[in-house]
Amino acid sequence: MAIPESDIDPYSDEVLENPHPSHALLRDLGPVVRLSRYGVYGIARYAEVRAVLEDWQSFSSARGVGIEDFSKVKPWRLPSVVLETDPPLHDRTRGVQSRVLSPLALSALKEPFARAAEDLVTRLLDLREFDAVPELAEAYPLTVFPDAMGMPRENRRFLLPYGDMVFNSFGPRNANFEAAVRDAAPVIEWVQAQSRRENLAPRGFGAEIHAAADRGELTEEEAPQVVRSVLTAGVDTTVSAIGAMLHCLARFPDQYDRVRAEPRLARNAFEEAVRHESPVQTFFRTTTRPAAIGGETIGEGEKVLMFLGSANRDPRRWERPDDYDVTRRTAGHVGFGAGIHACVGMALARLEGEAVLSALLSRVARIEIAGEVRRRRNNTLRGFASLPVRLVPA
Ligand code: OVV
Repeated sequence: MAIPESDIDPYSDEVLENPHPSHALLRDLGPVVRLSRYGVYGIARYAEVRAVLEDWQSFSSARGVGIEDFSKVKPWRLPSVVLETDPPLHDRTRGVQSRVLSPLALSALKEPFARAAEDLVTRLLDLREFDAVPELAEAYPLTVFPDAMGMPRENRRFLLPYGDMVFNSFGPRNANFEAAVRDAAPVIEWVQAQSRRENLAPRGFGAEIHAAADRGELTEEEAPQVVRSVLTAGVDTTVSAIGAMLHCLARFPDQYDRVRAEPRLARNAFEEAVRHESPVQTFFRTTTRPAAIGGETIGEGEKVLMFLGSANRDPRRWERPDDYDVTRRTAGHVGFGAGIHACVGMALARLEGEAVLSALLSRVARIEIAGEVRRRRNNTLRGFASLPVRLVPA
């Protein structure tokens, strides 16, 4: 049986706007599909996405997790010493992040995060009607995350265009990428400077990562790169996830009522939004040797595009996959990835999502869409440019 081919362009405006019909077509073509436009393989079914994520020996990250093969094309920025690596280097750098961002390490943040969310909701209730992208989905992470990192107040918003650049760069060099990297120099310089020890507060994730260098766990050159990795992945992603959760709760008001009746569901309501939306839609791997996928074998040095968003809505794995169901058993979704590269910041993301929703539950009876919802165009992240909402007070 030959591997089927498709000319679907996952990076076209049309597919980025609404990827679901294309995902269904790709899933139904077979467990692995040749994407003729880009000369890469696509994996859109849950079982095979999961299998690829869990086999880092055959499916490497060290040649980049975007469409470009670092062994053929010079990376546009210094590769991440965490994301774009394999063991053993990966395990050492990841180990430092993993300790700093562990659920236990984050328990001290629960109260300040809750207070910040309550303060924000109080202000938003005064506005009543507002754009939830800048005012909530961006405003919340842009406060609590840089505070937890130990960053100064100035220019925190630069984290957004930086994330936009990096997540665009995993796709082809199209108009989305070109627009994001235009005028990039000051933002890249700023992120580099913010990663250095002297620019980080004596307490916070940044200082804790640098302290790992004192213990010999990281070199002096690696420490700022491990900080940069957290700065890159830590804001744009949670902005999209919180936006997705608000969009789901507004579109499925019965589900909002359900969480209000049982606030302990807030955590799962955020998790289900991550499954339903899959803010990080795609990542690539590169084969290190001939590798079997779904009964087919592909050669060495091939780029494999994993459609995480498609896996998270694969009817072979999920019942009523397009429904947002706050009581769903979400375990096993790949919205945070899986395997050795699974999102190292997921406990932090969950803390933020839960804090925002919990603050809304007690004060807001209903979240309504109050205008035209506009999607944002990014080669990897699925999110909103604008999400006008109205809060109905409890
Ligand atoms: C998961 C992720 C996304 C973007 C950048 C990085 C990680 C990084 O390590 O730089």
